[in-house]
Amino acid sequence: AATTPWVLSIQSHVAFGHVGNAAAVFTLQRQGVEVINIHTVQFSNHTGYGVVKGQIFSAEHIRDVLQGIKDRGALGRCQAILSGYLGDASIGQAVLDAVAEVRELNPDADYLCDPVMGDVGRGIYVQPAIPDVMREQVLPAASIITPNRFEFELLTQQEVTSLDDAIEQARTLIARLPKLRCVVITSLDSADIPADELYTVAVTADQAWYVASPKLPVDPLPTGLGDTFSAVMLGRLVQGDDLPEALSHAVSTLSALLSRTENGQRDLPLIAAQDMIVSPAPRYSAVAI
Ligand code: PXL
Repeated sequence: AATTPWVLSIQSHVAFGHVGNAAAVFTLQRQGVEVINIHTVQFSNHTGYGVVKGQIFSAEHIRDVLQGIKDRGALGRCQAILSGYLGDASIGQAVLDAVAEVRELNPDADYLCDPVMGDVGRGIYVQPAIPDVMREQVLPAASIITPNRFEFELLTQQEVTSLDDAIEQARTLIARLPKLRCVVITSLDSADIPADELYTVAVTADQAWYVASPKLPVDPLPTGLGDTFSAVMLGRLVQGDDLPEALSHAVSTLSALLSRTENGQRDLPLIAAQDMIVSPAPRYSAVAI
């Protein structure tokens, strides 16, 4: 593309490792995207390590930084907003204010909400109020959401029993929420999916695709897979990929990063394997359902 796309990314920051903005900012920049990044927390490391130093920022702090960006005249350049780990439930409203401010200047701006709440192995790892905030306040503003299977079930308050069931439940959400165009469910592993594969599924009102990738023997999984996935996906979308292209690219990047992760490593090798952000190999293609 001739012009550099701009994205506003609001998520956690860690000093060590690669989750939240410490995954998304580099991932987007490596794709040639300019990122305005606001941090919801500054922690020493991700919470999966058990011991964490640092602080959750207040909603006020986030609004203050946002105001400064607005004063620079930079907010209207953003063609998309990306959010992830919120830290505190009150930050949900600050993110919504940011989305509204950007859309006031650029009504077509997309909002990709990664409803970061937990995963199968660890359960819910955010404050107990966050699932309700995501479901009731944040989701209605989102154009695209990228929950993992565990988070999708928290949002719909229903179990996912099959690929067809996931698609049907995603379409129910899309029908109910006027801004929501696309639901991407990662790490789908229902009984009808081959046991050695994971499916990542993208669903719109009238189309659906899946990308199958191999389950890799990395145990435990590093943290930050979802944060990196949503950043790659949004980076491709703002550069003009269509949905199945962006989906295929993002799954391929994550699989390549994971295949370069040593057993016991708890963060992704985002810098060492940065070429996989731009040119992932092998490529797993999107199949229309
Ligand atoms: O990857 C999700 C995530 C984001 N940010 C922080 C985290 C986690 C998961 O543990 O701790 C700070």
